[in-house]
Amino acid sequence: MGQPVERESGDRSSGERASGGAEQPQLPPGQRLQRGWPVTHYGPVPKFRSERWEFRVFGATADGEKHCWTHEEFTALPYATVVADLHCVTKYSMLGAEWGGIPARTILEIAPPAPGVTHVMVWAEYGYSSNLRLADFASERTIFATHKDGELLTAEHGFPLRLVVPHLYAWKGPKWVRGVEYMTADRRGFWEERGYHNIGDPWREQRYSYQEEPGDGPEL
Ligand SMILES: Nc1nc2c(c(=O)[nH]1)N[C@H]1C(S)=C(S)[C@@H](COP(=O)(O)O)O[C@H]1N2
Ligand SMILES: [Mo]
Repeated sequence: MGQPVERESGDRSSGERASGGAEQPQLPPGQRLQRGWPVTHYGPVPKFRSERWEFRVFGATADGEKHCWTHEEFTALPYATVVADLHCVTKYSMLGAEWGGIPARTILEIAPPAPGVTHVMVWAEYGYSSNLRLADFASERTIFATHKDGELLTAEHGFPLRLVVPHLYAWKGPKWVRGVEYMTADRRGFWEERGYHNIGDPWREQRYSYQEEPGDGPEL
C-alpha cells in the first residue's frame, strides 16, 4: 500500500470561492472558502446495517465496563445542535453548518471516564481513528452528528454518525464513527500517525506533525 492521501470527490458543483482575506475574518490562516460540500475521506464509504451497528465506549471507563448502544438507543439520546465550520487541512473550509446530534458531553456523563483518562481515540468503520485530548472531546461544542442543516447525513458524509469537533481540523472528526476509547496516555490516530499534527488547531495552523512542539504529541 502506498502513502494514503485524502481523496476529495463529488460536489464542487458551484465551485466558486470567495476572495478570502480581510472580509473573511472567520477563516483560519491559509484556508479558502468552499461553496458546496465536497466529500473527503480515505477509503470506501461503508454500508450501514442497523442490526450490525453498535456504538461502544470502552477502555478506561469509570466502572471498568464497556458500554454499548444500538442504533435505536443511541439516536434516542437527547438531541442538540451546534453551528460550526468545517476546516479541511487540504485548505478548504465550509462555514456555518448546523450539526444536529448527541453532544460528546452526554456520552461523558452517561459513560464517564476513569479519573486517569487524558485522551480519547474516536473509532470509525474500517479502523479509521483520530485521537483527541479529553478537553477537546469534552468541549461543549463537540457533537456526534446525525444531521446537517436539519437533514440526515448522507452516506458519503458519514451516515449514520460522525463526530464534529468545531475547533479542530476536520480529520479529527471521523465519519461513520462507531465508538470511543478512553485512554490514560496519548496515542496517534490514523492521520496523526501519517504526518498530520497531533493536535490540529486550524487557528494555529497545526497541519503537519513536523510542526509539533515538545509536548504536542507522542514520539513518532
Ligand atoms: N472515517 C473517516 N472519517 C473522516 C475521514 C476519513 O478519511 N475517514 N476524513 C476526514 C477529513 S480529512 C475530512 S476533511 C472530513 C470531510 O468530511 P466531508 O466529506 O463530510 O466533507 O471528514 C473527516 N472524517
Ligand atoms: Mo480533510
